[in-house]
Amino acid sequence: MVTALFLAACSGGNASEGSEEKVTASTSGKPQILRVSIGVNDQHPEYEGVEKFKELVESKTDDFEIELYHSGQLADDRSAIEMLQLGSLDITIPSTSPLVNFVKEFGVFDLPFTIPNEKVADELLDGKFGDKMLDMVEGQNLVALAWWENGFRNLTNDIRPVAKIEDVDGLKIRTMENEIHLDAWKALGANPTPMAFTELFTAMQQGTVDGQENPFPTIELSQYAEVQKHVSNTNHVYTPFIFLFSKTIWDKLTEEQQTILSEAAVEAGEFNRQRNREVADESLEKLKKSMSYTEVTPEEHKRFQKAVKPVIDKHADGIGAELVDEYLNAIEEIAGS
Ligand code: TF8
Repeated sequence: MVTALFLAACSGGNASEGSEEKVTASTSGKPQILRVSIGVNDQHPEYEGVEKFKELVESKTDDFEIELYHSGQLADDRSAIEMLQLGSLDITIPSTSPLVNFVKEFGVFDLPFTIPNEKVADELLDGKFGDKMLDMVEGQNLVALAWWENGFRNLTNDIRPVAKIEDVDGLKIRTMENEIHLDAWKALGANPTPMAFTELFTAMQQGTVDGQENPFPTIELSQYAEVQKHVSNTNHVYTPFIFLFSKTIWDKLTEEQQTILSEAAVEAGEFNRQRNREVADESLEKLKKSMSYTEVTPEEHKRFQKAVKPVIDKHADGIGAELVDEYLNAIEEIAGS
């Protein structure tokens, strides 16, 4: 495959029969397969996004065939990132939170209650700050092409309705594999435990954990209502999805191929964001029917925010104090404009 690619790169573009309008650098006549792995299932707006990515790329070139794998069939977020580093997987679109185990600076996005709404998230990620963060993966043998959306996270549990901090007390909460999330839940009085997403459903079913937190689409479309009774709009943190490509594979592509892929990643990301928001509203309505829904009041949100503030202070140095300032200032500037 490496040889074919190398030859392809040298051929300078050779339109294959019947597709003159498409860009192609392939001389073998066979498209290069690019495997995309995501952790959520094929009902999720992230899957709609990868379907869009596939459609966009394959309509522009015959060089690639995009293969989609969902539900962590190939790997969970963390192992998928490792496979990209080794060049044994081409693309994955994980939450930024497990990426912190590779690039600590991504911890900015895990600081609770810092991004106030989707408008701010978009401007932050699509602006200078977001571009700077995309560049940070390079030393890890990764290329980051675009921001997609996982979204605002909300708490579910099987024990009691959560309307205030005191209700969180002692709950065994699964978090992503990320120290900041662990500390935030500890600060709220919970008993958190980190776990890969792929193990979560069984853990809730078996009662190893009482609850978890994820955006409404994931809660609803992963059928958590089967194993969880209560959901609250804690909205405690916004998780971006980041579109990652294996740098080993990327560096063997022509510039033209790279452009097609990166433009498709951005365009499919816009589609994913839009769909994610529509689905989040629909999912919440459905969850209100299948679970008990508790609204956290704005005053109580302020109490939550105050309780986790020490976690931000504790982790600022580890992430990089200057970067944290830059992140918080950028948010303030956008939110105030
Ligand atoms: C989590 C995340 C996941 C995503 C996905 C598996 O709770 O929110 O849903 O990162 O890629 O682990």
